[in-house]
Amino acid sequence: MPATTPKPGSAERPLRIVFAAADTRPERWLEEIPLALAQQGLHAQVQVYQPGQRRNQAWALTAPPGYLPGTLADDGATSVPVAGATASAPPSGTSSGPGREAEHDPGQAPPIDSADYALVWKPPSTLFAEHPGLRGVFNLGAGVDGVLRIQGLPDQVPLVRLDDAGMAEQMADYVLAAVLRWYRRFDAYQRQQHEQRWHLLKPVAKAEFKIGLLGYGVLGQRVAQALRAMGFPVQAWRRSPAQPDDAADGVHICHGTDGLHALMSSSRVVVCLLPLTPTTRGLLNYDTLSLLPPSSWLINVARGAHVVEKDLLELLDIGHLAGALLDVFGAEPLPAEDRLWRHPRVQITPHVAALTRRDMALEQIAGKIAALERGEPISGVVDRRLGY
Ligand code: NDP
Ligand code: OXD
Repeated sequence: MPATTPKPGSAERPLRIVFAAADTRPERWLEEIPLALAQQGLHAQVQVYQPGQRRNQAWALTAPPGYLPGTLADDGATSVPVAGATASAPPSGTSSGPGREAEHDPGQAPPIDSADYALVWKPPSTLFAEHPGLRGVFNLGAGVDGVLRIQGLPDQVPLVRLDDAGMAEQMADYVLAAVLRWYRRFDAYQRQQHEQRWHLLKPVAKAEFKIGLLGYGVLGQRVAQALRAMGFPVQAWRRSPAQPDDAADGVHICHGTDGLHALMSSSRVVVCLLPLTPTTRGLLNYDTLSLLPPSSWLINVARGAHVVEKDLLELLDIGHLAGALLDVFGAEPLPAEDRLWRHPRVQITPHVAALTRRDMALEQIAGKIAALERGEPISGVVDRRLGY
């Protein structure tokens, strides 16, 4: 009788997940990835990617369906309580046991040598060649420019970005805080305080303080909602033209070069929330930024390369722009010698506008892996042609 191939995600054939995220401590991810998949009824093993490592030696950590978050023991084994009972990781000797290499019976199919799925943030370029069996790559952020720069991701493997996963609310808070600070002139009053100057600045009606969003996707829409709720008029620029049901949001939608020019010339604050693609790189340059009305502000929370830094500095120096809040830079960390650090009208944050929340990201990714395993479509698959 022909041997049946165990289903991926079963105890006999756990899903294999490789984790390759730059600047991220992997311990909690390693612990929680199998647990998140267990909530979806899937067995899984994980490893942290190291270039050139023998793949079958490094698979570790499984959490059978039903397990709840626990702790990593020193030897890498899970010790995780199940609701109402005490349970430990599967007994050693099973192929899905923690910290063990799957045992291979020469009479059976060859050992599965590649990961099924990768969770990545700016992964090393060797990852894709060393894991040729990937069936999906999950980016641990919304922007995929970092992973698309890497050569070798096969065209047929879906690249999936995070859809919000807790970032939209953070982004809305960040932008709203800056807009309110400028609208209520706290920046100017702070300067006056340094000069011990008591001087009232004429308030502006909110109706005259229009906010322009470049990008009206997952994050842009949530930011718009927060600004609208505070009474600010909002306009947004995106790639696709306005649709009839857009009107319900109360946000004026525009697109194309004319739309961009119209938005720039009528926004007191412009917020960049675009993906970095060949089309959007360098979009905020002398020509476009000088369309802004005198004494307006820029917020860049997308990618540093959207802005031509020397053009921004020039427009700040001549006072055309009243200020800029920058969270993202061409080089991160921003080099010490960069003039932006010392410019009196620039405020800098270290790429923190919206951080990836591990719990929400993993819940989303595990749900999508389960859907892919069932052969169902998922949201958030990147269109490689468009670059986002
Ligand atoms: P989405 O993909 O959901 O939205 C992108 C938006 O940009 C869409 O409205 C899209 O138009 C528009 N767009 C894309 N290309 C163009 C173009 N050529 N011209 C005009 N509009 C265009 O992305 P998110 O909202 O989830 O994220 C946006 C970016 O924010 C990420 O790519 C990332 O770089 C950055 N980010 C920064 C963080 C931080 O902490 N600083 C955290 C998270 C994300 P359309 O709607 O027509 O498709
Ligand atoms: C992202 C980011 O793209 O954090 O998610 O920048």
